Amino acid sequence: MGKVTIDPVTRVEGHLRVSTETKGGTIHQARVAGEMYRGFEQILAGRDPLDAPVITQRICGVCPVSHAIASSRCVENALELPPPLSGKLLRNLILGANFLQSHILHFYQLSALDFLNIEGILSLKTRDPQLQELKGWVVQELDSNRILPAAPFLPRLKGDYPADLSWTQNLLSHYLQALDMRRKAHSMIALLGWKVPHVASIVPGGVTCTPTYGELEAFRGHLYILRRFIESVYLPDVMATAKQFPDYTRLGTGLRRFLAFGAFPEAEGDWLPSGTVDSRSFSSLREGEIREETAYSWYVDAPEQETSLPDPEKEGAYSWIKAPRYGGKACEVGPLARLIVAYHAGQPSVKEMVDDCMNRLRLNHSALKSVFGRHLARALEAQLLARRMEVWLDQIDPETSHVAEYVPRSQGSGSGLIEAPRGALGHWITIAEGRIATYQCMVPSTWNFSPMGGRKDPGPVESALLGTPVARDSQGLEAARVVRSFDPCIACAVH
Ligand code: NFE
Repeated sequence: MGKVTIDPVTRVEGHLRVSTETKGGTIHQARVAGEMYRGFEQILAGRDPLDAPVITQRICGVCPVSHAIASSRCVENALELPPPLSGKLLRNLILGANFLQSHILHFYQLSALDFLNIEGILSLKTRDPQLQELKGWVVQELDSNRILPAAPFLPRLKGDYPADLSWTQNLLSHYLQALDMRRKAHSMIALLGWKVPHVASIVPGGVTCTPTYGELEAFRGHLYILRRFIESVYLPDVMATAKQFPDYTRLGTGLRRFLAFGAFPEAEGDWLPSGTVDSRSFSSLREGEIREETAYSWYVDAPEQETSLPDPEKEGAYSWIKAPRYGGKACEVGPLARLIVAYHAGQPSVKEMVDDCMNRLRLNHSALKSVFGRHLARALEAQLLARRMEVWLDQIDPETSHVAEYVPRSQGSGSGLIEAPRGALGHWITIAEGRIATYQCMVPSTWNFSPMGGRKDPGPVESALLGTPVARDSQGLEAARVVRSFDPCIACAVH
């Protein structure tokens, strides 16, 4: 019996602790915990409903656009304020750009370093100018025999990094290129959202920006370069990394139960469908099945889950993250869930792309439910999305209004369900006497990083860690790879 704890898990937003117990060389118990409290839901009580999208965006600097849209949608539903189609399409473009930057960030800046033989690169004696440049920003000291990786390449956990240094060098050289691509995606958000990261143009009723033809063409120019990068660098890099680490196309499987709220509305409905997939069978989404449990979370148990009152002394609790459940069951959310739900709902472009990718990798579709399945799902979604954004862009008419007229009402209640880069996101509001009476957020990382629920059932990441083989002297790299495939954002998870 052994124990490995990673605390904090680095290269993630917020504070995450992962504790594992191993038996016979594999993980047989895992607990994940969010280690901070924030209280956004309390901050919102008593405010004007129009403040909600402004405040909830501050939950996170990585996915603020999703919070702005979820928040605007719940206010729209409460106040009966449906946005025009052009407002929805402009939101799709802003959210789409946010997805692209987030997925690229996740692979290159947050995850790829778990697979790169940085020490091997540093030990190479060569005059190759590209390698010299790489070394220049990877090393802490380059004087004598003591050459160490520098931040953000620290801490380095010991592990089975590949011997193929030319592959490592190639992937490492895309680290800086990826930063440049993210800058382009941020420029796209700023063109339509007016500022980044927290946008100013998304409001209940639609989008207040009125982009010119020139601004739309500037957006198109960035999008073209991003699409080329995704098709020719990002997706091939993820596929090549999956080939280098075949074990991780089998590890980290998890619950095999997937949930998506649907996203990117078009005239005929959501481009990415909502629904659940459990044992390969697809079901439509039933909002009434969504609940948050708090048996092992440091919150006061409340029957209607409308409050988030902290209880740091609560017996048995071990996390500041709550435990969302659908029909009483934990579900994985995120790009893989979206892909699997869309696949089983029969979305033709998703089906074609997934089938083609798995054929090229010579992998069975069951390999999708793995660490690399999640990385591949993100890259495939980015490719599909970049292509679809070109279609939405063609449909924007700069001459029309993109926002409904705001008519205040003193009471109402509503929900705003959408997809954020990391998965299903829901905001719920009740309004009384013109002010916010209650506000509730259920965030993707809350689903994935939930602790046990009321039936002592583990959360999705806790399940995915089970059965992961670990080296005798492991510092936790194997667990970190599984955990990071879910792209944790604990700032969001605890909100
Ligand atoms: Ni803070 Fe987020 C996304 C939301 S959290 S990054 O994507 O909502 O899972």
